[in-house]
Formats: sequence, C-alpha cells, structure tokens
Amino acid sequence: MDRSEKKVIIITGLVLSLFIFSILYARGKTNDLPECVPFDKTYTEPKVTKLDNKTYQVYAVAKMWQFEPSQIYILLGSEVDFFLTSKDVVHGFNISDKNVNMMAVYGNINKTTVKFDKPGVYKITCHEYCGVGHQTMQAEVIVNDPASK
Ligand SMILES: [Cu+2]
Repeated sequence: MDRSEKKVIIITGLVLSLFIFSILYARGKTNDLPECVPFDKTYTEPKVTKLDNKTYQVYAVAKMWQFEPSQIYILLGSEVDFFLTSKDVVHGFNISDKNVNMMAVYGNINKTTVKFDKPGVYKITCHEYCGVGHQTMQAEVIVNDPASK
C-alpha cells in the first residue's frame, strides 16, 4: 500500500468517526422545535393566563391582519408557553431576539416555550405573507423587571 493511500484511509476514518460521534452526541440533546397540540376550540380564544409568578400560558390567535392578544405583559425570568393558531389563512409568528419561528395554521395548534431572561419589548411579527395588511401584523411581549419599580 502506498503512503498516500494510508493517509487517505486515516483521514477518511477520522472524518467518519467525527461524523458518527456528532450524530450520537446530538441524539441525546433535546431540541426546542415547536410541538403540535391536538386541536381544541378553546385555543381559538386569545388569552394570557398566569399560572404562577414564573409561568404563563398565552393563547395567541393570528387573523387578517393582527395578532391577539397584541400586548403580552409578563414578569422577568418567566417561562411562557405559546399556543398558536390562525382564524383564516397561514400566518407566521416570529419573536425578535428569540429563537421562535412558528406557523399559525387554521385548525392546528402549535406550541413552543420561551424563557424571557432580559427585560424589554420583544416584537412579534408575521413573517409569512398573508395579504394586503401583512406588514401591519405585529404584537409585542413586554417583559417587566419587578425589581426596577
Ligand atoms: Cu402576514
């Protein structure tokens, strides 16, 4: 066997074992993909529920061309479960500075959980073209720090 052949075999083996290792490593990690929740009519009523000081549930409803509720007030450090649905066409649901990119689909509920560790205003925008009023479709999450008052 030629020396360069040996080199190629060793490099290929290293790359392959790195590849297999990264698959096995990633398998054990949980990801924060949105999950689907069985459809229920109660999710089509927009509301914000405070379960305790650190946990909220938001039933977010998208429709032409607004989100309801349009202003969501929460306390700093809270975890918020967003349940998202649409009353008509497909809308997008993107929260700025958060890794949230969901679709609001009629007859479906998408769920994701977000933790808000920094105070401020997080814009929610529709990032799926949904008609003439698409660009006006916005809402916001307002995160208050109770210690700053
Ligand atoms: Cu839109």
